[in-house]
Amino acid sequence: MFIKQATLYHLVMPLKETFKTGYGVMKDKHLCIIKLVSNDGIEGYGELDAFLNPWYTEETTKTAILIIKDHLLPMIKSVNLENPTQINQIFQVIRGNEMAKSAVETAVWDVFAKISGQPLTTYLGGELSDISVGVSVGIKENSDELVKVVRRYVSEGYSRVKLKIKPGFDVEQVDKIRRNFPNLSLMVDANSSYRKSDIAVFKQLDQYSLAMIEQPFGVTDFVDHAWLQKQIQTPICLDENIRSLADVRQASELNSAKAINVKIARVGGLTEALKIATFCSENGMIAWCGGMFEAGIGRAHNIALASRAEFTFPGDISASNRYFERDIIKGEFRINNGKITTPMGLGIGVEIDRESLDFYCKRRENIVLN
Ligand code: OSB
Ligand code: MG
Repeated sequence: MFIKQATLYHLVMPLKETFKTGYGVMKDKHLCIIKLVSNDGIEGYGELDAFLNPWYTEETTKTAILIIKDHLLPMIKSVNLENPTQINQIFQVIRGNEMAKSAVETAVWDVFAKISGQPLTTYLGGELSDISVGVSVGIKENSDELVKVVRRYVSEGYSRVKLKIKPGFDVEQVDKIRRNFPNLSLMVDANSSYRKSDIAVFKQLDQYSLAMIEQPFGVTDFVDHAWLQKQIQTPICLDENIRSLADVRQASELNSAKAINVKIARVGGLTEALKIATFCSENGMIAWCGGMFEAGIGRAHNIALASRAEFTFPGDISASNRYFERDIIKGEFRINNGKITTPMGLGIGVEIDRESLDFYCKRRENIVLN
């Protein structure tokens, strides 16, 4: 199989609610949909989920698009691809830039799944026809508002809630939510905003039966996370620290964490995400599927990954309407009985809503690869 053509759709999608984390505030989701076309005319879709600002990782929407156009697409030009995992190998030569790699790599997986006549979910070895889902809630200065928002999500069927925290917005918020929802599967995500000197905060959070505490410390601090994990019962989950299987092995060796937030985009694509999931299940770590406010294409890839048996803990995979007034796919993802149904159409199993794509699309580029 040869990739002969690529189209990049540059989209700006307003978020229904601004989202606040320890990094800052986000109002719009800037993303790029990448369509690849094979020599037989099979189309595969991927989503570039880098952000406008390089706060979560070093990449930005602009740098990732540059890497895709100047480096990644030229590397697969005229290459006879036999297997989607080959892309991971080919892209090893390029350091970092995982989100750029993932946008292309996931589109190639979609092409291969379609060629094999299967939904991506079964092509990836997924077994679950329904995925349990959780929701990630941004920082709310007003704790009554926080309770209201959490109550709404619980009533919509989300089976796990993740609260964003930062210094000054942590124990009090968790205490309030725990009092209101004593049996809720609850966790927090610090997005790397604490230091070792904040140990007292984590000792307090350890009293609230949290499912896990995500990324308390710096993004390369495997040792400090291990130091913290020794002192608390609550599992630490790493997010920003993890760019590859090698990072997960390091976390496992050092006991830096008991759980890994697996984001396809942050680890350079599905091949690496699958390796991480396998490693976690063989080494007693929880692997679960994270999110980055994906639109319908990225969400479909997440759901396909989360349909694998390793993903027992609910992912940050919300319904389409949690983020956007209207998604870019037909038959948006909805929650039924607390779960999202795995699409069983060919490949990613969702059809682009052309009208909606055009509505959000600011610019389109065609790139011929031969
Ligand atoms: O830290 O998990 C994170 C969104 C963007 C970047 C980083 C993170 C997040 C979320 C939202 O928590 C997850 C989602 O619902 O898509
Ligand atoms: Mg996180």
